[in-house]
Amino acid sequence: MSSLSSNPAALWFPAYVALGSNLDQPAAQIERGFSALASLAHCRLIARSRLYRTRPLGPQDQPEFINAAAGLLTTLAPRELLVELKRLERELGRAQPVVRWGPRVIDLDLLVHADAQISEPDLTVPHRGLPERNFVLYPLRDIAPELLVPGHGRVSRLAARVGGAGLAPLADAPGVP
Ligand code: A4P
Ligand code: MG
Repeated sequence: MSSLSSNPAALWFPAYVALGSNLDQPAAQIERGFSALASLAHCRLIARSRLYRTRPLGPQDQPEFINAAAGLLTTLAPRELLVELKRLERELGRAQPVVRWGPRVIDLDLLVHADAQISEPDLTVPHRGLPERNFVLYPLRDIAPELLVPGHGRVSRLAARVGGAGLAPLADAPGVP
């Protein structure tokens, strides 16, 4: 792959990834997702959020989700990292095609990559759902409350704006501050 040639100086970028699952023991799938991210070449896993139980966005006749967020340092460019995330999804057993907003064993979405702002048919960065989705913002706030999401603002403010309805940290009682 071309990752090193496109970044010969090996500059390390901060990047954030959303993890989601609602099939086949979702909490275990998220743990597998973190392990897979930790073993990615040209990446270092430096932060992991709590796991959250979350109400499904989209069809309601599907199991609740477990969501989390990971913080990475990477020498990969956004598109290179996306390719790696898609490869990990396949390796972790995600079947294709997945119904839009339907159940899935694992979803790994690129949320933020340094100061990148990309709007292309197959890659939007920051992730298009980030500003509205509490199941993305609450885990992200665990690991990066002060992060300025390019074009949207600070994670803590975005999370406060959407509120915590329908989600709870896995080991805790319902109700998230
Ligand atoms: N794509 C573009 N930008 C990105 C990016 N930043 N990161 C493209 C990842 N992918 C990106 O995504 C479809 C295409 O989006 C990719 O091929 C990629 O080129 P996908 O993950 O393959 O398919 P999908 O997940 O079904 O996409 P869709 O329909 O956009 O669903 P979402 O938005 O990912 O939502 N409810 C809860 N509580 N928790 C969840 O995690 N997730 C979903 C899926 C629905 N409801 C949920 C949850
Ligand atoms: Mg996805």
